[in-house]
Amino acid sequence: MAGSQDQAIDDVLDSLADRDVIVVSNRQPYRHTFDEAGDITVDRPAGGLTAGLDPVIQQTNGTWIAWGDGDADRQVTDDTDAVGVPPEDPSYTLRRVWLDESDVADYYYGYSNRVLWPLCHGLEANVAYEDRYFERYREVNRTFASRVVDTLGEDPFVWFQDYHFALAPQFVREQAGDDVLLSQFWHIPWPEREVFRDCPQQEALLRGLLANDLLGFHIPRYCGNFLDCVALLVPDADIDWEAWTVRLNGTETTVRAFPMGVDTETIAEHAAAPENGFWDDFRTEHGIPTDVQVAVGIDRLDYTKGIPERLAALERLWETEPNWREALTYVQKATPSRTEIPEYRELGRDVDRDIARINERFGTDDWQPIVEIDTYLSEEALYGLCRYSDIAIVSPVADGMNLVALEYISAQLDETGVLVLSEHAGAHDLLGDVAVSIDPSDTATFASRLDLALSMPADERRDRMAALRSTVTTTDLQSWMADIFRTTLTLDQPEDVSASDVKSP
Ligand code: GDG
Repeated sequence: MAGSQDQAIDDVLDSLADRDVIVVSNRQPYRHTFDEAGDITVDRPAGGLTAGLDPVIQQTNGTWIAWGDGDADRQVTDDTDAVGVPPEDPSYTLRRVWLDESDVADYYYGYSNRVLWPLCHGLEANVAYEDRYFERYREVNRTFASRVVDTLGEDPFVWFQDYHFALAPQFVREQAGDDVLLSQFWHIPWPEREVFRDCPQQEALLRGLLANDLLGFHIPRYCGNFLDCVALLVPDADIDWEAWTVRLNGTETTVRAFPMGVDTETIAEHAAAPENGFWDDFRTEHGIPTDVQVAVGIDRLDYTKGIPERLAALERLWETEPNWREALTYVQKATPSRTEIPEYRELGRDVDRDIARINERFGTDDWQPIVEIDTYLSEEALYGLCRYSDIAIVSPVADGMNLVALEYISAQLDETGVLVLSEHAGAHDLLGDVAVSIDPSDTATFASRLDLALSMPADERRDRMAALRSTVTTTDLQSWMADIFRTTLTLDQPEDVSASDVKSP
């Protein structure tokens, strides 16, 4: 952690010392499973929010409530479904919520990932709505809320993560009253009201979220969209458009943008770790000649990430600028995701087909245009790949933030790479002035920007990357958390204090 960020989180932890901190997320920070020998092993958080939050919660002695999805999870919990973690030296409590098969099918794959996910990304054609999805989503939110309520201690501070829990804050508020401080971070975009108004449960979702004291999004545009939806769909809500607050049923919700960061220091350590020869070995393993530039894309295999659009732009580049044939290899790290959902399986087939076609069309005996890696990479291998790739292509059609863009920059220790970034990623708000900006649906311009990125002189690459690195270092994961905690705690002060202390939108 950089010094000032270190201090920021330490100061916030001091303020949290007397509070009962409860984090609620769908995914758990530790998962117990049986290995082949029948022994219990533990999966630990790797990367992203869970890994970053874990050491912070360890210092609060709090509780983390999450779905126990490991096959050995029940073996290690007590009769309150709790287990101390980290296992070797427990410092906080993980309380597991058990979901049965139809909960997983209808709450998780159904309402969360076949309704809210596509809706919030503005991809209504992918919404597959069934009544039972929402019924189960509501019931699971009730279950999580009850688990929160029976965990509450003195001066509770509850932090909900993401779109899996739009209703839970209201259920907690109804049962626990005004003394509990509720905060939520919504990790995906909030859509424009013309999109959101088509959701059959629009009002229930908004009312659920408006039970929070603080509701955070990555960027101001999502906050504005949310407030527009409230104005249109919750007639009894009182909105202060200057302060970005909403008063409803006695609760005042402050809506704010907190652009999420990544743990830049840890990523830099991983990027520095690979042995000499790592990159030569990588090239040899994948048949990439040493004089060929490497472009990389790292994504969960999700239809929001713009992978087919990226492949189309690369194909256009090799077609119209033949000098890039045998001079550029694109490495697609695609992590399979949500394969129970038909649209995801279809995307996987489309991507495989496109890659095979492009390789067939342009490949030669000595050069394969696209290399696909679908195995999970260690953080060392992933950030080593980021460090040495000449350009990274991040091209979502919609994306709350996109951590890969920030991770690529954090791993660029030599400042020789170029980031090509979609204007539809939340990260574009922070980085779009310095990165090479693209619209993934404009294939011709996208291809010409790839040409520009690949041809960029070394000193311009360095200048741009240094500026990007300065941004991601000052807005890292620790400062993001500190900012959210500090803002939430300020809202718990008497009104005259909170009004002056909470940053304006
Ligand atoms: C949601 C929002 C928002 C991927 N493959 C490997 C691997 N990864 C890691 C990446 C990155 C993470 O997965 C993906 O994060 P993203 O931010 O790109 O995307 P979502 O999963 O859609 O996340 C998004 C985020 O929440 C946080 O608010 O930014 O907009 O959609 O960290 O590195 N990690 C390793 N091996 C892999 O093979 N180690």
